Amino acid sequence: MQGESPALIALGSNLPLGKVDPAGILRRALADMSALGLRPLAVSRFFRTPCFPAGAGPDYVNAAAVVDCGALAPEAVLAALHRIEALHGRERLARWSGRTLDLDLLAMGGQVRPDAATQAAWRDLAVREQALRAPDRLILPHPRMQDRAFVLVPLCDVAPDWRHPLVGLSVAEMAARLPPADRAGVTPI
Ligand code: A4P
Ligand code: MG
Repeated sequence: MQGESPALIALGSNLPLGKVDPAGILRRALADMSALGLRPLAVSRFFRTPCFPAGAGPDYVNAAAVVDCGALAPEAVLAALHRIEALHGRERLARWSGRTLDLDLLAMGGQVRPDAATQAAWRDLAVREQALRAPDRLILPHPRMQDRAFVLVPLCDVAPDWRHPLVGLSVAEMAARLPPADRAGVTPI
């Protein structure tokens, strides 16, 4: 079954593009989504967040959105997000390097891609491996969403009750399990 549940999308930026600052880039990306048929239904506050890994670059601006994607399958939604990243100067230089725009497809309802075992393998990847390996196909839910305060705190604004289909916890419950210092670092702009 496809296209019946809104997408949860994470937005991030820690580099300007010309005269447009990271918050401005996120606002433009949300407008671009509407133009491509991905209609934001709810958008979180914008947050300033310390760069992960610590010291690897400037602070980020992060946000999250609930987006109506009509009948699009998750693969088509990710392709549209990649097109919008490219419009805003996204370059992939190194894993976790600074970026003008990152749009991650966190989830679409309870859909799992490509299957539960593969999602779990990416979710359980050791941190050292995470820095070296990136998936070459869609993994859903996004394999790092449960670990990241810069994802879960904004998501609490718009989808606190969404439940991870494999972890079994809601967004609010996953956020509550993070180290308090991680949550405290995510501050509304
Ligand atoms: N890919 C597979 N599944 C997905 C999905 N559900 N959503 C593929 C998005 N992409 C998905 O992604 C790497 C590969 O995963 C691509 O081929 C994509 O098709 P990427 O966008 O090229 O690289 P990335 O964004 O560095 O990877 P990822 O896994 O999204 O990284 P993280 O772990 O989310 O970290 N610090 C702060 N404060 N705020 C941030 O937003 N973001 C990152 C990225 C690092 N540090 C940060 C932030
Ligand atoms: Mg990404």
